[in-house]
Amino acid sequence: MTFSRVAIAASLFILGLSPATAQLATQSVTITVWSFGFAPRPIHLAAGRPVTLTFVNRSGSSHDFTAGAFFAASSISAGAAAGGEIELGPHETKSVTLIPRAGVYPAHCSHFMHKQLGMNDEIIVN
Ligand SMILES: [Cu+2]
Repeated sequence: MTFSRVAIAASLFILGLSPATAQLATQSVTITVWSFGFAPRPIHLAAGRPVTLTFVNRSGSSHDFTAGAFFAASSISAGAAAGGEIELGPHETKSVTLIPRAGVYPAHCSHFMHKQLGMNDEIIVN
């Protein structure tokens, strides 16, 4: 073991992390958006594990993914969810990287009547 590897291992030990935990890759979850729905439904995420959520709007209309409680409880490290929502123009794709906190959170599209037409979802973090 080289000095740097020993130093890294020592640092991880000090931080209370095992090397296996520190090397947990960021998960990737794609959320497909269309008129009028989301998939997957529900969305399952691992609590405390970094995840990049990629929202793909397959439709020629604007939509959003509104989940105020979910985004407020998460630690966002890349991208943004201003006002607790991801705005998507026609055929737009956006990503946000965050660490989710355990819980069950509702999500929906806030455009007029879209929720009633089927654009609602649930995020289950455990
Ligand atoms: Cu919509």
